[in-house]
Amino acid sequence: MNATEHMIRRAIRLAMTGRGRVEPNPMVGCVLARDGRVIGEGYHTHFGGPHAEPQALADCMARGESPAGATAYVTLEPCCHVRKKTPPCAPRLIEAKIAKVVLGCLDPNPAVNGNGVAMLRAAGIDVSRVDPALEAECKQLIAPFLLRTCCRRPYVTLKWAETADGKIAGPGGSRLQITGEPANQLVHLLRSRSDAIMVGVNTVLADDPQLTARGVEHSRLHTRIILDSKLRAPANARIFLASGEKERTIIFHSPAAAANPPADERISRLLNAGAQLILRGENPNDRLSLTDVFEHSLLSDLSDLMVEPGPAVAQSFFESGLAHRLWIFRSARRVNDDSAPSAIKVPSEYVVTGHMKIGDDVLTEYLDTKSDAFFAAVPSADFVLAAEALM
Ligand code: AOF
Ligand code: ZN
Repeated sequence: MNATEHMIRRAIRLAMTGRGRVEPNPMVGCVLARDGRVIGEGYHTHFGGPHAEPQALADCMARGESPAGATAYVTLEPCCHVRKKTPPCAPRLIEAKIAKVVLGCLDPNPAVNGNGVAMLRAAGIDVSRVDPALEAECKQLIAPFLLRTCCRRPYVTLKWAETADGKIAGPGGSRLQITGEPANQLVHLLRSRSDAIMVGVNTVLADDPQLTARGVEHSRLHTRIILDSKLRAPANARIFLASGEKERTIIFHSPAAAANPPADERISRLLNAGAQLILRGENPNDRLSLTDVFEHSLLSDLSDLMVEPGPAVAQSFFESGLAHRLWIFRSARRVNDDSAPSAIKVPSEYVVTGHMKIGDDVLTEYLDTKSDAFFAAVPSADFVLAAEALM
């Protein structure tokens, strides 16, 4: 690994520390070095908080070092725009007399996008870009931010658990606890870093889940979404228990359900339970069209969406190409019963980016190589952080 790669990788790892708190901003890391020696480092810690570059400059000063003449390795182009939450970073690097900036990738934000580089160069700073493979890793780090900027869609993670014989429930579809406690805790952590969680109504009917993030320090999960074309979700389901001022449960349903008279009764019960109902179209298979659902402004406002699908919902996501990442937990136990429902096969466009043993289960992460949020087959921040926590 050459020196640039080493420093940028260090900056990538630092950036990951902000995961779950910086969104919808990107994770960003910065390392200041002179003659191959690190003299300061920092990362964007939380939304509205200081950016990576001022954090690294402050760290440099705290170490009694001078940034003058040093090289700044940043995973993202330093910002140069104003009228936002924090002062711009490019002028800070110029004032600090940084000599060289090595850049992971450009900021897709139209207010920056090349303007940060131009500002640095105009001040006489030597700006260079990393090679394309490393640039792809820097882009993968901020895939949700890139996707939001280009396409106004959330980064979608599908998570499910299956047994060693590929079953997702017990005989006849009976409820079955597949994963152990360490895997369950990790799922709650992943939920806590999502803006919203989505399930199909069959999961509500079969498992009656609460779909909240429990046992975590910090959570930004306040929205639960049910795909329920025929409005079959019972108003006394546990998913509605968390409804409140900040917490919301949204049901996407189809026109047929709303037009049918008995549905009126169900609608008023669901509204009383605190649900918000959103009418969408239906596709020819009698299912909600995911493309329609994702066009709703509610979805385009999200940055991370976690889906805990049964096989039918997973299939719809695969067909519409809307799932960017898969987290599949596989347990060692077997059901050995043909009446138990099976998990769906992972389509061939998904590439494995890591395996991790967690308790008695194995987590495999996959990324969709065909999606517009795929740049490099590297483990996500969530995967890296979880693997480190287990060491
Ligand atoms: C950087 N370094 O560490 C980050 C950057 O509202 P603000 O002030 O936090 O600005 C957010 C925008 O700044 C964000 O949309 C993105 O363009 C850029 N993020 N830039 O130089 C950082 N987090
Ligand atoms: Zn900045």
